[in-house]
Amino acid sequence: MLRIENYIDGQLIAPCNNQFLDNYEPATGKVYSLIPDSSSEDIELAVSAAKRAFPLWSKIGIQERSKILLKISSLIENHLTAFAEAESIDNGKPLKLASTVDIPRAVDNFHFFATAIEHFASESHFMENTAINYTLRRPIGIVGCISPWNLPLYLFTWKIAPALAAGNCVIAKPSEITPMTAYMLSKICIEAGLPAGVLNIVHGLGPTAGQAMVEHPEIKAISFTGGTTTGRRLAATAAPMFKKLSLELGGKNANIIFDDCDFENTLKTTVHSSFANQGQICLCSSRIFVQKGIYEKFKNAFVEKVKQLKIGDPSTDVNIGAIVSKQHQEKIVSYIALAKEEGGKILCGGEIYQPDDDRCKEGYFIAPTIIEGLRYDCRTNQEEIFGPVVTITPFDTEEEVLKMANSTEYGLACTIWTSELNKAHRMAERMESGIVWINCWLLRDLRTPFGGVKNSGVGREGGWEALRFFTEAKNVCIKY
Ligand code: TXE
Repeated sequence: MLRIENYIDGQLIAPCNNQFLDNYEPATGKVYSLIPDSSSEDIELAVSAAKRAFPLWSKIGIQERSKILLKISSLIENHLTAFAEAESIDNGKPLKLASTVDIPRAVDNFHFFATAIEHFASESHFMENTAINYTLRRPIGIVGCISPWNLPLYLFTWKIAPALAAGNCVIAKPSEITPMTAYMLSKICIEAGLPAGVLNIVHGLGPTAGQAMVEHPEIKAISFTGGTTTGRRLAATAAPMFKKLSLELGGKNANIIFDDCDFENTLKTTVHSSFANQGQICLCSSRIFVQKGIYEKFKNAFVEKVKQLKIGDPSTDVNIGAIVSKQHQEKIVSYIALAKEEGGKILCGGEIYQPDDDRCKEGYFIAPTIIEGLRYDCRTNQEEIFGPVVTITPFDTEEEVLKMANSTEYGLACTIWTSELNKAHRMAERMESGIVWINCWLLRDLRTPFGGVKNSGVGREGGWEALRFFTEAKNVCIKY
C-alpha cells in the first residue's frame, strides 16, 4: 500500500517515529494509503531545514523566486489529470470538479503570486522640508501554513504560494484527511528545483503535528483555514507568543433572493452554491431566504432541480460525490435529525444515500437536502453543518431579511439576487460579511481581499493582503 512521506530538507522521508495513519477513500470507505503520523520531532527537523534555507531563499532575488514558482505552476498543470484523479479519490469530490476547479486553481495560485511579487511595492511618506520615510517590507522568516480537507490542494497552495513568493521558508501541514495532492506537490517541488528546506511538508494530526507547529517559537506566523473551534484553540496558543495570525474559519452563509431577481440564473446558481463539493465549501450558501412574492414558485423549481442531481461514484459523471469522512457524514446526519426535532420539513433528501454499484456501497454519501419551516434562530440555522443541507425561509422586507441573515456568529460570504441596483448597494453595505456576491456566486478575482468578519476569521488573504501578511514592515525615516 502506498505510504505518503514527509518532504523535509528537500527529501521525501518517513516520520521520525515511523508511525503511519490510515487514509480512506470516501467513495468506497476503504483504506487506500498510509500517512505519516508526524510529531514535534518532525516539526523540529523541518524548522532546522527551513532555518538553513532562509538566508539563500530570502536573498536569491525576486526574479529567481518567481521563476521557480512559475515552474511549479506549470508542472502541476502538466500533471493536471493525475492531480485531479488523486484529489477526487482522496476527498470524494466529483472528478469533474477537481479537474475544472481545484487543480486549475492550484496552478493559478502559484502563477498569480509568482507574478504578483514582481509588482509588489512599498510606500514612502514625504514630510515637507523635513524628512522622507520609506517602508521596507522583508520576509518574516519561517512561517506555518495549515489547511483543511474541503479544497485540499487549492487552499494549501493559496497559502504556500504567497508565503514563498514573499521570501519566507515554509512549514506546511495539509489536512490528515486529504494528504495525497500535497504529497504529489512535494515531488513537483523537487522536480522544479526548489532549494532544499524552503518548503517542508509535514503530514499528521492536528493536535500533534499541527499543535507542535503553532507552539514552535521559531515559526513566526501562522496562516490557517479550518473550523472555528480549531481557530480559537490555535489563537489561544499563538497569541501569547505574539505570532502573526491569519484565520479563515467557518461560515453560515446567506443567499438572499428578492422578487425582482433574474429567476433562471438565480435558480441555476443556487443549486450550485448550495451543493457544489457536497456543500463542503466555506463559501457555500446554507441559508436561502426568498421574498414572499416568488417563494412558492422558487421553492418548487429548486426542489425539482435538486432531485435531478446525480449522486454517486465521484470518478464518473456525477454532480454530487461522497462526503469526506464517515465521521463527517455522521455529523451531517445528526444535524438533519436536529432539524426534524426543531420542526423542519424535509422537502427532498434528508437521508444517507446508498449507491447501487458494488464499488461504492460502503462509501459516505448523503442525498442533497432542503429543509423548510425552521425559525431563523434555531440551531440548524445558526451552526455550521458543512454538508449538502440547506434551509429555505420566506421573507417580506429588507429589514426582516437583514435581521435574519446577520443573526449568526459567522460573517464569511453572502449572495444577493436582485435587479435593482440601489437595493443591491444598500444590502451589500449592511450585510455583516467579508464577501458579498451580487447576482453571482464564487466569482473570484485573486487580487481581491478574501476573508470573514465575526467568528469567520481574522485577517484577509488574496492579492497584496497576502503579501503584506507574509512580510514585516519596517519604517525608515531619513531627516534632510
Ligand atoms: O477541521 P479542523 P476539521 C469546519 C467544518 C467541519 C469542522 C471540523 O464545520 O465540520 O470545521 O473540520 C489542523 N493545532 N471546517 O476537523 O480540525 C488539522 O489537522 C494546529 C470549515 O477537518 O479545523 C487540519 O489540517 N492545527 C473549513 C486543519 O487544522 C490543527 C474547512 C483543519 O482542521 C489543530 C474545514 C491544532 N490544535 C472544516 N487541530 C472552512 N471554513 O473552510 C486541527 N488542526
